[in-house]
Amino acid sequence: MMKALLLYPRFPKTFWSYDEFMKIAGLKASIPPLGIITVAALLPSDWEIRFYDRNVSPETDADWQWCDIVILSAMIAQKQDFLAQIQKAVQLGKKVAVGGPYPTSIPEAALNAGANYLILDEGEITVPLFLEAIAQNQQQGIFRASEKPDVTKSPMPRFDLLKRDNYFMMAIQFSRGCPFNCEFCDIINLYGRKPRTKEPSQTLAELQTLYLNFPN
Ligand code: B12
Repeated sequence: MMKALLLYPRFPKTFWSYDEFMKIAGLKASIPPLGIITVAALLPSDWEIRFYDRNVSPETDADWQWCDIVILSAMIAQKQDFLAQIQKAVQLGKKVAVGGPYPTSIPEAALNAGANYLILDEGEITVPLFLEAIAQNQQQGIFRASEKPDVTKSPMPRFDLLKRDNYFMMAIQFSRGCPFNCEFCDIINLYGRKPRTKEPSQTLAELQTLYLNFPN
């Protein structure tokens, strides 16, 4: 059993953070982070999980003291806060595991900052490899996937961990991968050229869960 503190780093102020609009509307962020709440669903059910989207509400010192491991997800835009959280974990003597588009694209940055476990590519394949390593008491590791997971087996994201009222909208993911070749986009590097779609039944279940959990 592990106590895991899941953190989603802060975004810098950019067009996409809509800072002024968020203030006027009394909101904190536009869309929830689906990657880390999908990873939360892939962790063993006997792990205790605390999750904070740092764009919405910061964790406390007590959360840092409580945890055995800090788990972070980030895209490149979150670089500054992501690296700062890794360094904080190192200073406090906590294990730190990272994944998501930023570490998958540039693993050296997380490694140099002191991350113990780099759980790269898509979590459906690499989280089980990480859990196996933890079970064998390995103190570090880099876990990669040579194949793309079948998203029809992907678990329902842990929508229950979100503070719904702070987001402008909810989101679901129906497909991964893209057949096109736009030069500004790294989807094909991260998720491949072959679109993979969830089942309509999965999508309906996700929508139904959002509807039942967040009726407003
Ligand atoms: C929704 C979205 C946004 C939302 C943010 C939502 C949020 N809070 O997360 C908004 C619209 C704000 C946004 C903005 C931007 N985004 Co954006 N976004 C996306 C998008 C379309 C979907 C992300 C998502 O929810 N995916 C669904 C989840 C389930 O998948 P996932 O996050 O990939 O998670 C899986 C794996 O990555 C992994 N994983 C993820 N985290 C972790 C953590 C651990 C510990 C582990 C083990 C595994 C793991 O496991 C998960 C399950 O397989 C992606 C593209 C895509 N199709 O994924 C781009 C994407 C993430 N964005 C990208 C970019 C570049 C941006 C912008 C910088 C664009 C810009 N030019 O301004 C801005 C930055 C925002 C800012 N304020 O500065 C890039 C990131 C590139 C990179 N290598 O970091 C992507 C990949 C798109 C692209 N075309 O290249 N974005």
